[in-house]
Amino acid sequence: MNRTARSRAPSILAGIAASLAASLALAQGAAYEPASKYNLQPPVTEIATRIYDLNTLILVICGIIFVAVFGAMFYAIYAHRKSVGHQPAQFHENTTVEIVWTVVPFLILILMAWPATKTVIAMKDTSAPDLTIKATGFQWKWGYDYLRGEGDLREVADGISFYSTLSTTLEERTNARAKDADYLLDVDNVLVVPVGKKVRILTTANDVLHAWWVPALGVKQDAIPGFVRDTWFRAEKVGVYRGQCAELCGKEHGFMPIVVEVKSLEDFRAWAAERRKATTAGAPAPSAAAGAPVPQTVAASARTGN
Ligand SMILES: [Cu+2]
Repeated sequence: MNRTARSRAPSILAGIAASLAASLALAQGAAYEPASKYNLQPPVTEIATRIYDLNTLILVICGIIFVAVFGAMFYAIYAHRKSVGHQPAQFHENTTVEIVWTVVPFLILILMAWPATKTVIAMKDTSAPDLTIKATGFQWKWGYDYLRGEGDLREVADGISFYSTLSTTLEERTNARAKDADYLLDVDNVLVVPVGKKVRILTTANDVLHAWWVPALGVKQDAIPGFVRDTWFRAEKVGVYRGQCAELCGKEHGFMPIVVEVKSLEDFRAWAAERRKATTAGAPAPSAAAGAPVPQTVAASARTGN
């Protein structure tokens, strides 16, 4: 170690210690408290509940297999050890053993695949929605368009259109200020939906792959440029549910959260009436704002006249 390096080392150590102390102080001041650090978010839709129960069921099955296999193995290693004079058993080409160790895993897989397949089929059933909303992924924000789809609420929010952009401050991101409870999970315009109604979300993207993911609602769907995919949820509880883009989409992939506010039907109607007034008054909309990139699906349908 030369002289310069030796004299520099203590100041580097002091710097590390100071930044550790600072981040510790920030961590103590942070208010973020997840419902559980070790489990999925509390589900608020039937699908999310089914996913939650599936996760628990399959974890329990895996746990039982783990304990049984390792229990048998360690018991065999211990009880049949050479030092007590145990002779190895001979069961080469034992048809019964071979049938048992093929059939048992097969049955376990069927037991796991049955409820999983039923849930996946239910997740894909986007028929008969009460409200249809298009979610467009942009680098790096979401755009929402309430469409005149089908169902009772098709007229209520028709034409509402806005961008939803991260609202976490730069001070929080650079640790100049303590991070608040919804760090990187807060947006300027939240997606508002009614409770107890089937909401169909059409996903697409303007530039690269994104994915619309809200764990508490049991929804995760890729948003693909030039294609339209769909998913659905029926929230059973009024509240605010947060998610994130779940497809690596560039340098600000972690900075385009999703916030869904579930309101009572009356509150949703009131919000929609208010918002429609604002939209018709000339507020910028994702597909109408001057200079804004037009989603490819819209552009394509405009070109072909569909
Ligand atoms: Cu993204």
